[in-house]
Amino acid sequence: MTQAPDRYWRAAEPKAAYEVVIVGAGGHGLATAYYLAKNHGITDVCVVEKGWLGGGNMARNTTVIRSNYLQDESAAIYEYSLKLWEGLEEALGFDMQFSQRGVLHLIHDLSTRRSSARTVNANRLNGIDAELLDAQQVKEFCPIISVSPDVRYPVIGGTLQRRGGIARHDKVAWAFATAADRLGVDIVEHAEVTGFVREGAAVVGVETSRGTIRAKTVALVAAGHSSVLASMAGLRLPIQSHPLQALVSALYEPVLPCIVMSNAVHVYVSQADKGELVMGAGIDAYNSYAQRGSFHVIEHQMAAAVELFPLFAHAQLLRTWGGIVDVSPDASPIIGPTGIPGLFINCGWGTGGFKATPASGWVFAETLAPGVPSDLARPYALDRFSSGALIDEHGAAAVAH
Ligand code: FAD
Ligand code: PYC
Repeated sequence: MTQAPDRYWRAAEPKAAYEVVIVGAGGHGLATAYYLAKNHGITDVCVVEKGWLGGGNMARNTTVIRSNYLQDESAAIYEYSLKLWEGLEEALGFDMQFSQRGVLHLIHDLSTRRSSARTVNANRLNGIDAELLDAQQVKEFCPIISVSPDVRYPVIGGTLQRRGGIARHDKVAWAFATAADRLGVDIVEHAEVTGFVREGAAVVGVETSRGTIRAKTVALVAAGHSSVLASMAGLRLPIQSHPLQALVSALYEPVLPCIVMSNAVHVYVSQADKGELVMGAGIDAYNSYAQRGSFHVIEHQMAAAVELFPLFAHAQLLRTWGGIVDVSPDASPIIGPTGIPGLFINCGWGTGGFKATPASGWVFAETLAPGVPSDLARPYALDRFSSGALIDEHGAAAVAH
């Protein structure tokens, strides 16, 4: 993990009080701070981070960006995000190596072909670019994939979102931090939130390892640890934390022009501009807060990758790592008020929140500023787990849960 150069933003000393305190300097927390300042003129904002900026999932993910989700509510927020991505480098004045090279999901069986056709049709109805390919078209789009019928999981087709892509994740964190800092936001690293300041039922600040910080609004954006933080305020969230692992190969000649995902064999892979193959796995099945997982998961993932791409047998493993993702029962995020006055939450993005970074920040800022959920956030309210209005995205989340 690259530690961020500190020339871009000030390492702030926390003040005693702010209008808004955001807990977690991952992508979503930093984007929220930026859009609070930029879109709503709220600059008296502090982002507190227990480690270093972007040291959580933000710079541990495999950077897949796409919007081809099944449900209308998801299509709305992820497509909003993709549109923001398309103008983000210009808006933030930062090269983030955003590259729309196409995301291909492989189909290995007839039932997946039927569900994929449904998703492609739903995507098109929502104005999202999506194509259903046969095996030959898969081979034409990504020549190094084996479409031999003799492998354990033959490729019989695929879905393609050409506008899907990747970006360099640490640069995205640094870009939002730099832009927020320029607008007056304080970013305080190495300040772990250990409790909340209460006045009656309301939350009016946070206790941190660097002292008490009071705030009119406290916003939890601490992926992987949201249930731990919420429990400090007496709130039990329907969230499970799991390790999710990834790896990179040593530098490899350019062979992979697009992003390829296969939910059946639990592997997704792209090739970074420098040449490393970047690959991820399904989640480790047990709950954990440690940023590491079990070796057998990546062993299985590498076996799957070599079967799909025989060429990868020549690649050398460089390093592996893990992050902690927070998964909700319907594999969709939770955004909005918590029921505790002064306390808001944005969590549960699970294995898919990198792509959502700009929209997550945008809609959360749009919710925090007036104190009521914005239109895009409303379906993601916490009360859907009692009302039953779930947004089931297990299939389109595209990573095995
Ligand atoms: P984080 O970067 O984790 O930010 C949360 C921050 O809160 C952390 O910095 C943490 O230190 C801080 N924090 C926690 N507790 C406290 C506390 N008590 N006090 C102060 N600070 C605290 N998504 C995609 O869309 N595409 C992908 O290809 C993809 N691949 C992934 C691959 C892996 C291996 C992993 C782990 C995740 C992947 N994801 C992907 C998911 C994505 O990374 C997350 O959903 C998203 O990054 C979560 O938002 P965040 O960036 O704000 O989280
Ligand atoms: O959400 O597209 C995704 C993804 C890919 C790898 C992990 N998550």
